[in-house]
Amino acid sequence: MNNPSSFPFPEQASNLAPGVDWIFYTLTALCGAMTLLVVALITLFCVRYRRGSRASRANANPRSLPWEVGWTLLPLPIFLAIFFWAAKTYFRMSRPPKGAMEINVVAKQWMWKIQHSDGRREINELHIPVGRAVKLVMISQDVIHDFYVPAFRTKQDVLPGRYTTEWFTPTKPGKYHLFCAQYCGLDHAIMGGWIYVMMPADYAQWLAQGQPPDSLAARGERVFYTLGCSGCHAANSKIRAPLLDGIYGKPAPLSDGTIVTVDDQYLRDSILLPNKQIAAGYEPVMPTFQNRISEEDLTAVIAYLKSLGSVERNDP
Ligand code: HEC
Ligand SMILES: [Cu+2]
Repeated sequence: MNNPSSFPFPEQASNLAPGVDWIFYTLTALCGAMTLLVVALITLFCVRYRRGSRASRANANPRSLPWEVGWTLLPLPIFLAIFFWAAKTYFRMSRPPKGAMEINVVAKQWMWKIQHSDGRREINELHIPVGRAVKLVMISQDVIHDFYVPAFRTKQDVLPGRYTTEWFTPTKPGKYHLFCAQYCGLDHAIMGGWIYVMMPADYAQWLAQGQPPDSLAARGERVFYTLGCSGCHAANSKIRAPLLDGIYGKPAPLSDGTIVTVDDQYLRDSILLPNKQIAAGYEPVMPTFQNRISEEDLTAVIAYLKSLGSVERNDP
């Protein structure tokens, strides 16, 4: 984008970009070589055996078994090698490393709303430092969108009702285009923005400017009280409801006998679809908060519940 010398390809600006490009170049080269071979043979045979040419047509061999076995077996290892190579790259892209900087993304028609864990919010812009792994936890407020940054060579669908993640380590400071890559209605084409990859010093300066707002978890705590969650979930509540301290990342026994691990999705479903999974030993009296809580507030509440979890986990 801001480096025209990379034309016609976007810049390689993430740790994932070179690996993806190598697969692309290799596939293009293989396809190109095959196409050339086929076209060359067609041309050769057309000329040599054209009507009226004196080329010998005797001894045409009707049996072509070795050829057929050859062109079936030879590509097999090549295709399998491409498969394993691409699968390895794909697995790497789909598994965020531990300790990545977590940033929440809410997509809606037609904008990207970003929430940093320190409480900072952005719209259609994302500021990140160079060289640090970033993990996006994404959800859509309406239809399916897709978070696509060509310079990072990665994209991921953003779905309503289900969290998806995308990660990358930006390797080059600069300003990179963000697109929505899933047709999502009238203004899909302008649903985009910019990723600002900054040198650590510039990033620190960006962080320092402006009033530092409440952290995401602190905002979530406020929502937890204003929506009345605390009325049931506090230790001294009259209603028997599970304490939520330290449940994140732990197994949660359910009333149907199964045990699930408490993750973002479980917390989300517990709040929006409380009857989907009932905590073992409790009455299903929790009301749904569907349509009563915005996606941003939900993200904040989940961050709050997770922060309770990390306190617990530090205990010996
Ligand atoms: C009327 C009381 C009540 C209110 C209000 C309430 N809850 Fe609950 N909640 C419960 C009960 C009872 C359960 C256990 C049964 C179940 O899983 O539905 C529960 C379960 C949960 C669970 C699953 C816990 C586990 O151990 O599996 C979470 C998470 C949760 N609530 C979060 C919230 C949040 C966040 C709010 C506010 C937006 C809220 N609750 C409001 C009563 C309530
Ligand atoms: Cu979109």
